[in-house]
Amino acid sequence: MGLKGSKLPDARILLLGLDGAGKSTLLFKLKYNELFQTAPTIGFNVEMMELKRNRRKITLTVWDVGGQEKMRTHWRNYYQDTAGLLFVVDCWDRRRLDEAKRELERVLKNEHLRGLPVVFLANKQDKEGALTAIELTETFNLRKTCSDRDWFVQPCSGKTGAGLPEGFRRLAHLVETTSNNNIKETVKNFRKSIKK
Ligand SMILES: Nc1nc2c(ncn2[C@@H]2O[C@H](COP(=O)(O)OP(=O)(O)O)[C@@H](O)[C@H]2O)c(=O)[nH]1
Ligand SMILES: [Mg+2]
Repeated sequence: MGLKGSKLPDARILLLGLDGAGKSTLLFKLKYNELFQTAPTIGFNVEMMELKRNRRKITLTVWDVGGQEKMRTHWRNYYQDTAGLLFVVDCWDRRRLDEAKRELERVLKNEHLRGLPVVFLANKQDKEGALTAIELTETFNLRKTCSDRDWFVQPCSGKTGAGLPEGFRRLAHLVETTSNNNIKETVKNFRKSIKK
């Protein structure tokens, strides 16, 4: 009733992070609710998964952002039409936090990803001594780095699955509110342009 005939557009979500952050583990956990033995991928790492939310199909594409320079050129194809980002951080491996931060900054600079909402998955919380969500926010200076977009830090564990549904729900919510804003913005600009 009411909704008949209205088709929500599909959304594309990117799951990004350094190699070893736990992306494949998270994905398999979500997909099969099981722990899989993941293999480190060399070079071109793309995994995909489809989720259903309301009547909308959400495609999740996984990328190791720390990949070789030449692979970066392929990202562009996947970056277009993206609705939101999940950025996975290994909160236990403090030695690679700087590297993760640099990759994040690089990703956020991409013109196709401008203004898109990001949910940070502060992963490996099951390990003792893992960086907390608050510590991650400070270490990555997120208030500044993400000042031009909506963002949220979700503690989680790809191993136990804790926090994963919350993280995805949060992103779905941010994607919906952001696209509403975009539509409002488009309508406003259109009105302005026809007034001229
Ligand atoms: N303890 C723990 N280990 C994890 C977690 N997530 C991933 N791992 C492990 O971290 C390693 C790298 O994970 P993987 O999913 O392959 O990372 P990817 O390169 O980002 O896809 C694997 O040995 C996983 O078993 C987690 O939440 N907790
Ligand atoms: Mg992987």
